[in-house]
Amino acid sequence: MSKYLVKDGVKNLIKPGEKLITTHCCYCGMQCGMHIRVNEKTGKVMGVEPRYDWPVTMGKMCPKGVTAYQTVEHKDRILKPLIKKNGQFVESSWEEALDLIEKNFKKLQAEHGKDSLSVFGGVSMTNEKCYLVGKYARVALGTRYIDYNGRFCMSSAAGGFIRTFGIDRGSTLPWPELEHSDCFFLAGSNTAECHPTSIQWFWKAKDKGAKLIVADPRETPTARVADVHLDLKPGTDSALANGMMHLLIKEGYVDEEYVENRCNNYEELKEMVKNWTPEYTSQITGVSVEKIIKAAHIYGMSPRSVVMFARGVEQQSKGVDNVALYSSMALLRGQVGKFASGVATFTGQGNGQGGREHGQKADLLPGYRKLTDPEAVKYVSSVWGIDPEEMPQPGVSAYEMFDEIQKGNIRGMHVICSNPAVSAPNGEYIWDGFKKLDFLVVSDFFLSETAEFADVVLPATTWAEDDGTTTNTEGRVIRIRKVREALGESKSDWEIMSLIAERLGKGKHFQYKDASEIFEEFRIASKGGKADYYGITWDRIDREDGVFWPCPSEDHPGTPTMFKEKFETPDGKANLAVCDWKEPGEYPTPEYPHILTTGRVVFHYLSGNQTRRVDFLMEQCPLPYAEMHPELASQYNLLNGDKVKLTTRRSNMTVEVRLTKAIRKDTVFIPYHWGKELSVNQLTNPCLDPVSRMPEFKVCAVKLQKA
Ligand SMILES: Nc1nc2c(c(=O)[nH]1)N[C@H]1C(S)=C(S)[C@@H](COP(=O)(O)OP(=O)(O)OC[C@H]3O[C@@H](n4cnc5c(=O)[nH]c(N)nc54)[C@H](O)[C@@H]3O)O[C@H]1N2
Ligand SMILES: Nc1nc2c(c(=O)[nH]1)N[C@H]1C(S)=C(S)[C@@H](COP(=O)(O)OP(=O)(O)OC[C@H]3O[C@@H](n4cnc5c(=O)[nH]c(N)nc54)[C@H](O)[C@@H]3O)O[C@H]1N2
Ligand code: SF4
Ligand SMILES: [Mo]
Repeated sequence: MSKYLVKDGVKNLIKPGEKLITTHCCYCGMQCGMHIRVNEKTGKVMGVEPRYDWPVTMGKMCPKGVTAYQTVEHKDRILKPLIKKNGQFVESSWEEALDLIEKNFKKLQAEHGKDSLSVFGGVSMTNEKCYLVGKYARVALGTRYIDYNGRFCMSSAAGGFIRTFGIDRGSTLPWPELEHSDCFFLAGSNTAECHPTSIQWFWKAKDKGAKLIVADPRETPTARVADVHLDLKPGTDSALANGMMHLLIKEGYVDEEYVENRCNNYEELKEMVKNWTPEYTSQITGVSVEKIIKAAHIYGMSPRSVVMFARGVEQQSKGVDNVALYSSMALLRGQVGKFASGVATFTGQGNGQGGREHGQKADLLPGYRKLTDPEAVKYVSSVWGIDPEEMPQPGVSAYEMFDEIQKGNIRGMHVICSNPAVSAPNGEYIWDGFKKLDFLVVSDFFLSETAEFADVVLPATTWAEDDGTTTNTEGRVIRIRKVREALGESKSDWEIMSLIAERLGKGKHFQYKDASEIFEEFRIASKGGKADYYGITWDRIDREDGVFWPCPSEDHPGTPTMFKEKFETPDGKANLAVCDWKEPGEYPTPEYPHILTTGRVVFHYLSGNQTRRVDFLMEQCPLPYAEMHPELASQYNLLNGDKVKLTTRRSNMTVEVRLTKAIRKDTVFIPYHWGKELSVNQLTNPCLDPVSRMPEFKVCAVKLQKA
C-alpha cells in the first residue's frame, strides 16, 4: 500500500478486488490530487476518490474532475490508426499508417524543404511529452515551424511576467499560503467555475476577514461573493490598473522603500498615471467612481495582498500590458517575494506551466532557453547529439502558422494534443487552412473536429495510461501515475514521436525505454536555464509532495516563493509598467454596436472534445448560448430562449438567448466548448498582441438580430 493511501485515510474505501492509484486530474492547472479505483483482475478503471492530503486541493474536486475517469475506457476511444480513403476513415495497422506518414513527410520535405512540415502541440501532456514535442519538431522533422495551444492561453502572462520580473513563473507564492492573505484582487478570472478548488483558500482567508475584489464584465459566481465587483467594459483593464495605481500613489499606499530598492521606472509611472483620476478611469472602464475608490482603499490598506488574474485580462491584443500593469500594482505595495502575498496567474491547462518551458514555443528551447542565443543552441544541441548548425531558426506563433499555410509555405502538419478547429480564432480561416494542407496527421484519443480533417489519425493514450510529471499552477512539479495499460493499440505520444523519428532516420536521438528516461534527459537539457529542473527527480517529488522549480541541484530545496531577494532581470530589479490604455483591436461602431466576449462554463473543458462525451456534463450543459442583459435583449425583442443571430466582421452564428442581469448591458458572452456551426470562434477576432502573439478572444464588435 502506498504511503498516500495510509496518510489519506482512504485505505478504508478500497473495495475488495480493487486498488487505488494516486495521481492528479487531467484537466486544469489546479491538478487536483486524486486516487483512481482500478479492478485488480481486469485492470479496468472503476472510479475516483479525491486525495484529502494533497496540500494544494485538500480533497476538493469539480464536476469535470470527478467524471474524468469515464473518458479512459469510453466507447469513442480511437483504438487503431485511421487512414482516410475516399473521404472515409478506415482502420489500419501501425505499419501501414507509419509507411504513409514516412512517404508523405519525406516527399514534402524533398520537394518543398524541411520547413514545409509543422507541428502544433498542446499542454494537456506531461512534461516528458511536451519536451519531446519540441525535440521531435527540431530534430526528427528539422523544421522551424512548431508552436502550441498555450499560445492561446498563457503567452500574454509569460510576456507580462518576463517584462516585469524577468522570468515567467505563473505564481510567486504557493497556494496554501493564500489562507493567510488579507486581500485578493482577481481580474478576469472566473475562479469558481474555472479553478473551483482554489475557492476554498479564499473562503478560509475570508473567514479571518480577508477581502475579495473582482474585476469582470460579468457578475460570475466568483464576482457574486466579492466585496467589490468592478464591472468593467471588456478591453479596459489597462485603464483600471492605471486608475488603481493613481489612487495608491495619491493616498500614500505605496511602499516607498521597497519601490526605491527593488523597482525601476517609478518616476515614469507616476507621470503616466497622473491623468488616471477616478473620474477618467470611470469614463473609460464604465465602473463607478465609488467602486474604484473603494477597491483602491481595500487593496491599499491590506498588509498581505495577492493580485491574481487569468484569461479575461490576457486574451486581449494588449494582454501583455495588462499583465505588466496589474503586476505593478502589487509591486507598488511591496507585496512580491513575501509570505502570503504576491502575483499569480491561474494556469489554464493541466500542464500549462511546464508545457511552456520546454520548447514547444516557436522561439524557445528547454529551460526557457532562447533559439536566438547561440550559447543556448550550442548547449541544447550537445544534449540532443546534433550539430548546432542543424538547429532550425525560430518559427511563427500558432495562429500565424495558418498564414504560412495560406502562403503555401507550410504544407504538412502534425497536431499533437490540440483541437484548433474549435479553439483557434477566426474559425473559417482555420478550417480552410486544414483543407489546404497536403498532409495532416493528428494524434488524439477521440476523433476531434481537427482530426476529421486529417489524412492519418494516430491513437494516443490518455493521461491515465502513462507515467510522467506535470507542473501545476503554483510551479510545483508533481507526479502523474500510470493507472492502466494502454487501451487497444493506442500508444503514448512519446512512443508515437519516436516511431516517426525512426522512420525519418533520426531514431538514434529517440531511444527511450520509458518516460523516466525522457525526464532524465530533460533535467539535463533544462540545467542552467531559467526554468531549471535539474535538481528535481521523480523520487524527490514522491517524498516532498512535489518540488517547485527553479531547482538547480538535488540538494536545492526548490523555490515555492519567488523573488525573495531579487528579480530575474539583469539588474535584479523589477520593471514597473509604464503604459497607457489602448483601445482593443475592435470596438463598437454603428454597424457592430456591441461587444462579444467568450469563455468557459464549469461543466466543459476547452474544445469540449473530452467533456462533450461525458453524459452527466452534457446533461448539465448541452449547448452554447448567448448571455445578455434584459435591457440589451429588449432592443431586439428577444426573450429568454429565443434564437439570436450574431454577426461579426468574420462570420455569423445563431444560438439561444439566456437573459441575465449579471452581465454589462453592452456585452454578450458565449461559451466556446463546441465545434462547427456551434463554434463561437467563427466570430472571434484574430488580432494578436504584438509581443505574445495572443489572439483577442475576449473582445470583438458584434451585431445582433432576432433569428
Ligand atoms: N470549467 C472549466 N475550467 C477550466 C477550463 C475550461 O475549459 N472549463 N479551462 C482551463 C483553461 S485552459 C484556462 S485558460 C482557464 C481559464 O480560466 P478563466 O480565465 O477564469 O476563464 P474564462 O471564462 O476564459 O475568462 C474569465 C473571465 O474573464 C471575463 N472577461 C471577459 N473579458 C474581460 C475583460 O476585458 N477584462 C476582464 N477583467 N475580464 C474579462 C469573463 O467574463 C470571464 O468571467 O480555465 C481552466 N479551467
Ligand atoms: N473563443 C475562445 N477560444 C479559446 C479560448 C477562449 O477563452 N475563447 N481559450 C483558449 C485557451 S486558454 C486554450 S488553452 C485553448 C485550448 O484549445 P485546445 O488545444 O483545442 O484544447 P483541448 O480541447 O484540450 O484539445 C486537446 C485535444 O487533445 C486531446 N488530448 C488530451 N490529452 C491528450 C494527450 O495526452 N495526448 C494527445 N495526443 N491528445 C490529447 C483531446 O482529446 C483534445 O481533442 O483554446 C483557446 N480558445
Ligand atoms: S479543478 Fe481542475 S484539476 Fe481540479 S478536478 Fe476540476 S478540472 Fe480537475
Ligand atoms: Mo487555456
